[in-house]
Amino acid sequence: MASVSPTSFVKEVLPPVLTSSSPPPSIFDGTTRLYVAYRCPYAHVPGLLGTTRVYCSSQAQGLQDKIKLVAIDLEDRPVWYKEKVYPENKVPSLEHNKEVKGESLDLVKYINNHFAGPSLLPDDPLKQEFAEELLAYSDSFVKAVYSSLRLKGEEVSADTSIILMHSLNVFF
Ligand SMILES: N[C@@H](CCC(=O)N[C@@H](CS)C(=O)NCC(=O)O)C(=O)O
Repeated sequence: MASVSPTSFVKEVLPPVLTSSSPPPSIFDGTTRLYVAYRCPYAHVPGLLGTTRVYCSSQAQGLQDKIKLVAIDLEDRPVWYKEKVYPENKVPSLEHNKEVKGESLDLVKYINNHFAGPSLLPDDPLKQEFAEELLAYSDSFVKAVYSSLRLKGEEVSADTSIILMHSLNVFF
């Protein structure tokens, strides 16, 4: 395996967070944009995971120059985001080829299929199936972990226990 010199790491300068007073980017001008939120409230843990997983996937494929990051303030969301970009009004979403798509798991696959770079999923169909199952399950797993961490003396619910036990059995 080729070694990577520490000097080859470049500190990334993240773009500023856009709020309700920020003008929209030139939507559908041919630029590929990944709309994200840097910080998400705990209530949206699956979305937080979604945002980071799509962002990390694009980074892993070396797409920093091809996909422009647009950070949205979820607490002070620009109205144009819902009206012009993504009616679901959630992040992440991806503007590509004059269309906007959402849902983090779909976006990871979309980025994998539409951009050159190291594949994010294994070639072996069986491993691919397992990877998809693992990714899909991560939403309910992380949500269960966070809801347990937020408890103040109450018992973990039966549903949460089942999700936690099942994922620990299957994936670890
Ligand atoms: N299932 C979606 C969840 C997206 C999601 O809930 N994103 C949160 C980010 S923390 C969001 O945009 N929340 C704002 C809202 O629900 O109004 C995905 O995986 O992309």
